Amino acid sequence: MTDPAHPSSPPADAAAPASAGEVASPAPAGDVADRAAAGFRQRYGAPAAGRWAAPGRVNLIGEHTDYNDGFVLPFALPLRTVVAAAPDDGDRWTVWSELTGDQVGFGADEVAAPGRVPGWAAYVAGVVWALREAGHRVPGARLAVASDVPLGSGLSSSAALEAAVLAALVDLGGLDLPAEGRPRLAQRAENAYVGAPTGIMDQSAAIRCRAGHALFLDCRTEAVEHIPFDLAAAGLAVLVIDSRAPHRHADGEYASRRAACEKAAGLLGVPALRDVAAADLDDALARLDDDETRRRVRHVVTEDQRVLDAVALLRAGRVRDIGPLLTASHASMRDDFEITVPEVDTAVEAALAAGAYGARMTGGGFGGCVLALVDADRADAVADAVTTRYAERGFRAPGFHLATPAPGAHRL
Ligand code: GAF
Repeated sequence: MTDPAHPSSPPADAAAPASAGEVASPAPAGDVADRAAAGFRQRYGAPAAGRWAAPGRVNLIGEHTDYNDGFVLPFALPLRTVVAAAPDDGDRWTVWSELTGDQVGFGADEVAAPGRVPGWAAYVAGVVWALREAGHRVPGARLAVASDVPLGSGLSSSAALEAAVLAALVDLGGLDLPAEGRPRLAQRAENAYVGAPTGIMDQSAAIRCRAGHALFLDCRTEAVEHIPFDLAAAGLAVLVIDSRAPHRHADGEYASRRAACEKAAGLLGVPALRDVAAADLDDALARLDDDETRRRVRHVVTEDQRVLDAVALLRAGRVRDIGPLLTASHASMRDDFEITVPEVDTAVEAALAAGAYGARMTGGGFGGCVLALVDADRADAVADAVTTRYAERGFRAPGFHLATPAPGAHRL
C-alpha cells in the first residue's frame, strides 16, 4: 500500500514492467541479486556477507479484509527485492538503494523513536526500530538494495523491502525471531515508524509464501495454510495488468475505509467485521442507518466468504472455477467499497470480454494492478485486448506481467 506514499520514491517507471501489449516474463532470477551484490561491493569496497531476497505479491482474493481480522489469499511474485548486507561496528546502519542512487546513514538516535528517518529509508529504519522495540540486539549493518518490484503499482514493494531487510538483520545478528513472528514486526515498522495504517497481508505474503502455493491467511490468528496453486498444470495463467492509473488520494482513502469498518464493527457490537457471519449479513445491515456504511460492511463480509469459497475450490483442484469469485470481488470493490478507478474497471471489463475466467483489481485500490485468470495460451490476446481498450479510452498504456507463485523471504 505504502509504495505510492513513498516520499522520495523514484517514478514508478524506474522499475516498470514491460510496455503495452507485451507480456513480460519476470527479470532473470540472477539479475537483481547480482545487482545488489555489485552495488554493495562498489559502495563499500568489500563483498557483502550475504544476500537476502523478498518478493512482491499479488492478492488472489480478499481485499481490505486483513485489518478486519478476516481472510486473504495472496501469492508471492517472482519479482523481488534483494538486500546485500554485512555487519558494521556499533549502532550504525547505512543503506544504499539502486533505484534512487541515494545512500542514507542513521544511528541509535534516529531509531529511538518513529519518524526520524524520512523517505524510502524509513522502511529500513522502521525495521531496525521495531526489532529494538521488541528487545532484540540489532547488529549495525551496511546494506545495498536492488529491486525488480515496481514502485507504486500496488505489488507491495514496501513489504518486500521490509521483509528482505528483516531477514538480513535477523541472520546477521543471530536473532531469535522465527518466520511466524516476522510479519507482525514488519507491519509494526510500517504502521508505527513509517505511519501507514496497513493490515498484515503484505508482510505475511512477503515472508511466509511458498513457491507453487497461495497463502491462505487468517489475519486474526495468523494461522496459514499453503494452498497448492499450480496454474501450469491447469493450462492457466494469471495475467497481472499494471493499470498505470495515477494513485488518487490512495492513502487518505485507505485510512478512511479502515476507519469506516472499525466504526461499523463498533455499531454492530463485534470486535471486527470478521465476526459478522455471511448468514447474518442481512440482519447486520438492517441495524445500520447509513447506506454507505451498509455497503462497506457488505463488501467486507461477502469478501471474506469469497476467500473461503475460493480456498474450497482450490483445495478441490478446481482452479478455473474461482473465476466468477474474482469478478464478483471486483464488483464489490467497485460498487460497495468504492475503491476502483476507471482504468482498473476498464482493464477488468476488457479482460473478461477477451475470455478471462475472472478478473479483479488487486491490492489497496485507487489504481495499482488488475489480475486476470486466463488460459495460458490466451494471455497475449487478453493483454492485446486490454491495450486496445485503453487506447480507445485515451488512458496511458498498461503494463503486463505473468505471475507464478514464488517463495517468500529467504537467504540466497
Ligand atoms: C494494502 C495494505 F497494505 C494491505 O494491508 C491490505 O489492506 C490491502 O491494501 C487491501 O487488501 O496492500
